[in-house]
Amino acid sequence: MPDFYGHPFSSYSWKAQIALYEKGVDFTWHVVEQGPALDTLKALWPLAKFPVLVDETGTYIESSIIIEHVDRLAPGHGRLIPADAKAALQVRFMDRVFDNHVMAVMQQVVNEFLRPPEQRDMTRIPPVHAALDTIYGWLDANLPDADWACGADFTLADCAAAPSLFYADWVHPIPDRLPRLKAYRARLLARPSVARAVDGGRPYRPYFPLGAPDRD
Ligand SMILES: N[C@@H](CCC(=O)N[C@@H](CS)C(=O)NCC(=O)O)C(=O)O
Repeated sequence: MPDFYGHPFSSYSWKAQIALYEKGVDFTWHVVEQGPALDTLKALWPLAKFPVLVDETGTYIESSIIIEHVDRLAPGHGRLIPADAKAALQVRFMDRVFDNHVMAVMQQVVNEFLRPPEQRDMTRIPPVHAALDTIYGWLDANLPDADWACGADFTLADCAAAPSLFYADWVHPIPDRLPRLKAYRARLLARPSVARAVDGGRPYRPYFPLGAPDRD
């Protein structure tokens, strides 16, 4: 059984957890807070970023790499990365879109609010909201006429989309004028693997630095 280092309220942990749940791969949780799990994580990956997955074949760092590995562990459960090379490129592209242009952008606002109030620079917030508006608009225009980010199958791209759109909508709500993107977020949250990850994080919501909204 793989060892999973992560945190139940962490967006990138959710991304990997969703893949593990989708593939039916059981794992042993090591919740990274203080103490032995953090010490082990630092020994595995000095940057101490999570998730990290360890099994008898090796140590896997970076959520997308973990998902590529997990996808091969249980090929019978539907593929998170398509076998077709061109389709796989589109899935990896959308995974990058959600990580780099939604998750990382949303995180800038969270990071600002993690500072003590007197050290916050609120002039940094409007450009981040503008960047989210741009990617929200692009997603609304470019998501396919299908349930998931790259078509009928739930993939790596959806594993990335779920936590990034979950938290981005808390930081800067998706406007009503983008119904396709709003509906996609709602479908993601209704997916059992995503709901399971979201539920695991509920006890930690009071820690959300902007204040968690009373929804989702
Ligand atoms: N690119 C990494 C990002 C990992 C990451 O930033 N994880 C956050 C939690 S969501 C973290 O480790 N935060 C703790 C820290 O930065 O010390 C991935 O995809 O796994």
